[in-house]
Amino acid sequence: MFKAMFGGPFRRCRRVWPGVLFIVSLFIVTVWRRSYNFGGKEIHPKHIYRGNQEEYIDKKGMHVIVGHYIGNAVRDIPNATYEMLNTNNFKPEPKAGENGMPVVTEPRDLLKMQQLFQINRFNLMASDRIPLNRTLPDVRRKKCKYLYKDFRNYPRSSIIIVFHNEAWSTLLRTVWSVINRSPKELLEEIILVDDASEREFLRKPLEDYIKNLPIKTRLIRSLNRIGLVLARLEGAKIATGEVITFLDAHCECTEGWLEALLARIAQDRKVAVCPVIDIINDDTFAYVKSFELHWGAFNWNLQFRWFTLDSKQLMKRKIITDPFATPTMAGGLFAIDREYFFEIGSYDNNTKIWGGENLELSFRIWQCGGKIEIVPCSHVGHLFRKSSPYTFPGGISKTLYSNLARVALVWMDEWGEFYFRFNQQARKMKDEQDVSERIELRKRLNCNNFEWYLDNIWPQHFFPKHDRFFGKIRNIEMDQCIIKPIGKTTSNQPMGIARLENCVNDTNNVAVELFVMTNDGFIMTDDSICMDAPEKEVNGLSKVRIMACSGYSRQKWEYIEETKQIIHSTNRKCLDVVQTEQYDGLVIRGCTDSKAQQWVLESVPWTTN
Ligand code: LR7
Ligand code: MN
Repeated sequence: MFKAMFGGPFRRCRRVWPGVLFIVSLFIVTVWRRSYNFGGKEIHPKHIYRGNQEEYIDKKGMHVIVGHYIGNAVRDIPNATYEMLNTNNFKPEPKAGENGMPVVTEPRDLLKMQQLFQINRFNLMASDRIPLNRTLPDVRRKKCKYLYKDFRNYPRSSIIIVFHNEAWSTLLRTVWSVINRSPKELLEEIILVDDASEREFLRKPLEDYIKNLPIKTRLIRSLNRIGLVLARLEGAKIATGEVITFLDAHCECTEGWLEALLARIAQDRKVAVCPVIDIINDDTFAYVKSFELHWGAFNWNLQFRWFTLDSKQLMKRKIITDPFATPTMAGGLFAIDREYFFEIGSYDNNTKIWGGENLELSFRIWQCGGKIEIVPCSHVGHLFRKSSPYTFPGGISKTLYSNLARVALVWMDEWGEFYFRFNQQARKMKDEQDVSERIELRKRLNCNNFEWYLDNIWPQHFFPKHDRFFGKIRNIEMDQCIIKPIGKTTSNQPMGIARLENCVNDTNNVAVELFVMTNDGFIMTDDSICMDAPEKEVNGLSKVRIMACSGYSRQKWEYIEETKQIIHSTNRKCLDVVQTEQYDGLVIRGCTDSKAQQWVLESVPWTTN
């Protein structure tokens, strides 16, 4: 009805009557908010347009690798009218985005593009120009093409896609990429789970559209916003495939993606498998192959992080196309045996809206006898956004931190205490959680503890442990502590240079000056950052840097209790301080008895026992 009223002619008026449009749309929005009814049930009018959310900013966004990051979610989509949100502008141009190529926006469209960008936090205008069945490059290694040919004995899979207010073009491009690039024999069905979307075009038009798809596609809806975990559970409950495969609603699968995943489950039903996640650019929709040898873990704040296989891990891999283990999964894209999924406790159904479920499932699978692996021959593109487009009923940080608090309480033992000690927001949410059912599950499944997980599944981790130093490293001469450089850099303090700053007494604050020293001599801190010294001097100085841990001996140190020196293991030089106009930072130098070369390792408690 609204669509008919606001067709072409009205749109043309806009340039002349922007004010009129604004007033009219305000009126409509108000009326619609009060009276919109669907199937006799009112749809949560409180959360349309408004949403009572706080802003959540990642304090430690030092290096945002491809990973999820919620930027500031806006309260409103600026200037978005009912019409803007509910019109489906999908208008494909046959060649746009072909073979994963970027789509270029004309300068004259820039303003409109920016407006539309706010709705989904990606370039909707570009997406709407790309056909639903666009081609993609085959990014796999050559060898992959010859593996997985004999897929007849593989289990069949249901594909479950949950969505909230997804754009038509991205949602259906996900669906078509599944249809076009999976063997029909392996596709049981596609299940779309609508988590209370408000868009007009996701109602009847979507229902009509999926009736004509060549693969059986079901659509179920929740009238209340239940969040992605409960939505996935609804999908899993009705799925009939032996395997269930989850995808976000803005993915594009490439040739061979499904066979490679299912092959591994056919060998071992207790492995949850993830594809390599490639990048669909949020601006141009270019399909960008990502580095294949990434695996997932998390930092002290329980944020998911990608890391690369180190030399040791690489040595272990004889066959480059073989799946490899990952301590955690990103969360959105994985396949798992359906019965096994329920056997190990599906999901924590008290997880709200977004976040935390990826770690929860990862810890549970590993600790309770399963495995998580990444399959290098399976590539799926995911549209990465810089911020989240939708409302978080209940508030962003409350939602996220209560989800994470649950994970810490159930699975992480002393490391849960560590998390709460250094993360006040999570600590605030802790006491409200009733996790008794999940603890019960952990007992029933006879799961390993978190120490076992760290030791065996993620031996390179940078968390404290009872057998390693954890705390501040204080210089005796300066009475200052080594810090992990974040934020501001100047020319004499470039990013990455290890430096001193006044030690903070309040450890509740951010843990920028807390380090772990492992028994192998690595001095590391959050996010897998290590103290590193060069093999050779440059301009008379050997500058010590704080950079990604590599496992190489140039990052090894020894602490001498008696002399209080920290000695670089290959150079045998001492950690020292330079604070001059030209350079403000740490170096290694020939050892002397100078106080500047003396350090105190000050332990900081991180657990109660
Ligand atoms: O309330 C909601 N209801 C939903 O149905 C909120 C979200 N959703 C849907 C949404 O429409 C989308 O299809 O859930 C899916 C995931 O939401 P996104 O796309 O906003 O999440 P993301 O890609 O930013 O976040 C990653 O982390 C999430 C933590 O809860 C989920 O595990 C996502 O699935 C996950 N995405 C991936 O793993 C893709 C690779 C990203 C990386 C690293
Ligand atoms: Mn996503």
